[in-house]
Amino acid sequence: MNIPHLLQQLHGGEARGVARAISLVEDQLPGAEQLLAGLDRQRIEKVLILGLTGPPGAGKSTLTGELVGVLRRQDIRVGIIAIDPSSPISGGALLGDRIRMMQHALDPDVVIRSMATRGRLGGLCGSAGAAARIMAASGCRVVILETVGIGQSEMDIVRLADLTALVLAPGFGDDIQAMKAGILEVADLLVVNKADQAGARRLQLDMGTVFSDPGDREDRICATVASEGAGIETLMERIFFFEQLYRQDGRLQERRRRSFTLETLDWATEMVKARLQEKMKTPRFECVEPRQAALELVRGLVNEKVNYKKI
Ligand SMILES: Nc1nc2c(ncn2[C@@H]2O[C@H](COP(=O)(O)OP(=O)(O)O)[C@@H](O)[C@H]2O)c(=O)[nH]1
Ligand SMILES: [Mg+2]
Repeated sequence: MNIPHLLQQLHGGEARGVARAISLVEDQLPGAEQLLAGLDRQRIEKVLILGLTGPPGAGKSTLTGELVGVLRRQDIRVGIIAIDPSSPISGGALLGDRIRMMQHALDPDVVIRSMATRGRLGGLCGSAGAAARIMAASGCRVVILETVGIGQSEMDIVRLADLTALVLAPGFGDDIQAMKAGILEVADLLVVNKADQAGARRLQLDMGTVFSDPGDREDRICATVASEGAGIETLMERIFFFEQLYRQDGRLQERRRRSFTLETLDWATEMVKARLQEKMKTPRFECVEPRQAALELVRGLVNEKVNYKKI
């Protein structure tokens, strides 16, 4: 693989270059380190990584399509990373999203990538973070990271974002009550989507109780009808408003440091796991209990001088 050429392609904004670069890193192929080290740091500094999360069916994909529309009308290049919980074989959730993104499919300034959570080789966190930076280096000013649900792995993914919007809709009552307490830990903005449906107003009032500050209640809750494109421009304005605020008060830099730690740990875990699996192919243990064997294995690994570039 000719890495300088690949870097040139992706920095020039070529979709094929971006796709190949992400695959190289995701599959942990030789040259991945060189590629990542060669990315345009200034563009990475400028990008906004926007997390979109919420229960399935709330309207995240529809909203993503609409946000992309708003950004493209401002001539802003945008990347989308859709974290797909379905198996790579069934591909169920992907199909619907692909169809919804059709309106942007031919736009060279919309870069789309799906990542499966199941059946993958490397860690998700590290790969998603790297993909976001590759997109940024290709000229994307905004990268949208769409995840489903609020389980632990989604939380980790959301922590890669500079700013996160939680998408809710009427009719998800129990889900919402269950996660209400944790909302502020993850969400900078609350989107009450499907504002055309009964119960939206009540949901919005209910969400208001999450914030003690009336100003926050005003600024951090947005009502949208994604399927009709209503409220999207206001939402995008709020997103940029908070981006500016977080850049100025240092929160954005703090979050980048946090995601650096998360991603590093993810890569390191993957590397060690791969090495352990390699060693387990010819296990020779002097003990009878797996826990003891594990200790022996880990001790052996620590004493080893491995060329980790190879794994
Ligand atoms: N009535 C109404 N339906 C919507 C709205 N936004 C999305 N939908 C519909 O809700 C369904 C789920 O949307 P989708 O974007 O796939 O949700 P996701 O699973 O969160 O990505 C689709 O049938 C959309 O057309 C909205 O604002 N109002
Ligand atoms: Mg979706």
